[in-house]
Order: sequence, then C-alpha cells, then structure tokens
Amino acid sequence: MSQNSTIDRTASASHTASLNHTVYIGLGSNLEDPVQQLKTALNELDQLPRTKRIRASSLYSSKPVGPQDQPDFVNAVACLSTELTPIELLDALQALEQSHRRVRERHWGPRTLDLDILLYDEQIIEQPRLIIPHAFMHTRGFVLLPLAEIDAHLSIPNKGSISDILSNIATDDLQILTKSE
Ligand code: ROI
Repeated sequence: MSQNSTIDRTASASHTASLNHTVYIGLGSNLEDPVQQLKTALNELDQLPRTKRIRASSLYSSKPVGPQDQPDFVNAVACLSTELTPIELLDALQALEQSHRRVRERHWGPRTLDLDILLYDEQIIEQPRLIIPHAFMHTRGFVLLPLAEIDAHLSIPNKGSISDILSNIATDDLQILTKSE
C-alpha cells in the first residue's frame, strides 16, 4: 500500500512536469453575442483536461474575410500549455464548438464559434483532419494581430516571423473591443 502511494506521487509529479506543449488557438464568432461566446470559450479552454491557459489576447472586431453579407466577427487568440496530442486537442475543441451549438450555415459563412489550432510547438502536421500551422493563418490579420499581441517574437514554421508577415498584411479593419485581462 505505501509502495503504491509512493508510485502514485511519482506519477503525478511527472504528470505535472509534462504539460509541455505550447499551442496557440484562434477563436472567432459572428453570431449570437460573439463577445460572450469568446469570453465563455476562453474560460472553457482553461478547463480542458491536462491543459492550462497561459495567455489570451484582447478581443478584436474584424470585417469578414470571405462573403461580406454577414456580421462583423469578434476574434482572439489564446496560448495554452497542454499534454493533449494534436488530435486529442482537436477533438476537445470540436466538442467545445458543439457545446456552443455551433451554427455554420455555409462554407465561409457566419458561425457561433470557431476554434482553430494555429500552432502546436513548432510542429508541421499534415493529416486528413488537421493541418498545422493552420493553412490560412499567415494571410489573416484577424489571426496575426492578436497573435503578435500575446507573443511578438513568434515564428510560423516555413513562413517566417509574425512581425515580418504582419508588416505586409492589412489590419486596419481590426479594432480592440476588450483589452486582455
Ligand atoms: N473573417 C473574420 N474576420 N474572422 C473570422 O474568424 C473568420 N472566419 C472564417 C471566415 C468565414 C473565413 N471569415 C472570417 O471562417
């Protein structure tokens, strides 16, 4: 019995020490009170198993990329530390999207909550369900500006530093709505 509890303590110590993957998540919403959708989602990210939220950007309003006949978006980025594998994290984020009764009326149309894995350490992942770095992140001001706010020195594998990329991207449609806590 006492031997078991020693083993348990050791196991749980190494458990904590291995919360060691740094991931960045993009959040977006343009339906059903988008500011509240994002605030709730940021708290829920902090509740994911074997995961801690490290930082979150301000909330930004942004003009829709894609079809213009839809409401403006609210966007933000969060940095997490996690033990989840990329696919475990994807499953957890998709479950969260569902719990927000995600509406996605059409491709590139309005949605209640989008949670995208942008970066997972410096890994490059190309699987049927998951492409990391996120395929469009280096072209989108609504991802890059919040990302630069929480980590100005980040680089996107194969694409270069956020600050270089951002210097060639329009961000004048973005406005800070709520400062990061
Ligand atoms: N446009 C903005 N501004 N923000 C988003 O999060 C967003 N998400 C999308 C599409 C429809 C491409 N446009 C967007 O999925």
